Amino acid sequence: KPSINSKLAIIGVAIDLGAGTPGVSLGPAAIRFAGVTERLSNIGYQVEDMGDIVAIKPVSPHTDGTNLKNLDEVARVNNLLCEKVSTAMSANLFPLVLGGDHSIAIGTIAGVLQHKSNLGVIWFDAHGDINTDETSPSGNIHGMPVAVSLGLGHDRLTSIGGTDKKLNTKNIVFIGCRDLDAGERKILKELGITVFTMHEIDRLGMTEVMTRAIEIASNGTDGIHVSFDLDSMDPVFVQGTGTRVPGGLTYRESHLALEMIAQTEKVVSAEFVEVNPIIDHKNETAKTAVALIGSLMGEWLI
Ligand code: B3U
Ligand code: MN
Ligand code: MN
Repeated sequence: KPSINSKLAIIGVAIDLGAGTPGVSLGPAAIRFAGVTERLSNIGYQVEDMGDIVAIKPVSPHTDGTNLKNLDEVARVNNLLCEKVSTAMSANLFPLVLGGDHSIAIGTIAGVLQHKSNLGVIWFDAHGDINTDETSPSGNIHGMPVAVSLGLGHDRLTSIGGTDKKLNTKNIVFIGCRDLDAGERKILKELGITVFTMHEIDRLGMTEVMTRAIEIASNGTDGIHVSFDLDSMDPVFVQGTGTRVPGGLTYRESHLALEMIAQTEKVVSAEFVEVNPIIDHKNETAKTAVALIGSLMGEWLI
C-alpha cells in the first residue's frame, strides 16, 4: 500500500477483445459507478482519474498467421497502457488499473517494469493465464499475460515495454487456481513457479498461504504488483465475471489476502480485471471489486 495521503492514478482499460465473452469492456465504467474514487478519497488518497483507454472492435478477430484473437488491437491497447502506467509512476502516482479483460496485465506490468526492474507479482486467478500462441486452447489473449510478461509468446506482445524488461519466475506466485490447462501445468512446473491452488488454501488456510506468497513476491524485489482476476473468487460472489469456476475464494478470504498484502507496504501497482456488468446482478461484482480495492489500499487500518 502506498502511504495514506499519497497520490493514486486510476487508469481504466475498456477492452474485452482478449476474452471469450464480451462485456468486460464495460468494467471500468461499472467500477467507477460503484464508487471507487469516493472510496479511495475517503481512505485519504488524492485520486487522479486518468480516464480510459478504449479498444476498438476490429472487423475480423483473427490476425494472419496466428491463432491469437484480435492481436492487433490487443497489442495497440497494451502499448498505450504501458506508456500510461509509466507516465503515472513518473509523476509519483500509484497506478490502479481497472479492466477490462486480463490481457491488460501485459501493458500494466510492462509499464511498472520501466520503474521497478525486479518486480514481484501476486496473481489471483482461477486460471493460470500462462498460455502462449502455441499452447492456448482458445486463442484468447487474456489466457496469456503471465507468459508474455516472462518473455514467452508472440513477439508483438513480448516486445511491449522492451524485451529486456520482464518478470523473474521466482518472484511470481499464483493464488486460487483451479482450472489449469495441460500445457499450463507443464510450463508452470518447468519454470518452477509457485501455485497455491484451492487445495493449498484449504489445507494451509489463507493466512499461511499469504505469508508464503508475500515472501515469494518480496524476496529480492523492489515492489509487489497485485493482479486480481475477479474469477479467483467463488461464483456465488461474482456473478458478473465471464469464466466462473466453482470452488473459489470466499469473500472473506479474498479480503484477508489483500489486507495482508497491504500490511507489507510494498505494493507499487495493482489491477482488478474481468468485471462484466452485462451478466452481473445490480452491479454487485463491481461493488465487490471496490471493496477489495479498499482492502488492498489499507482501508481497514483507519
Ligand atoms: N485457460 C483457458 C481459459 C481461460 C483463461 N483465462 C480465462 N479463461 N478467463 C484459455 O483460454 O487460455
Ligand atoms: Mn485471468
Ligand atoms: Mn481467470
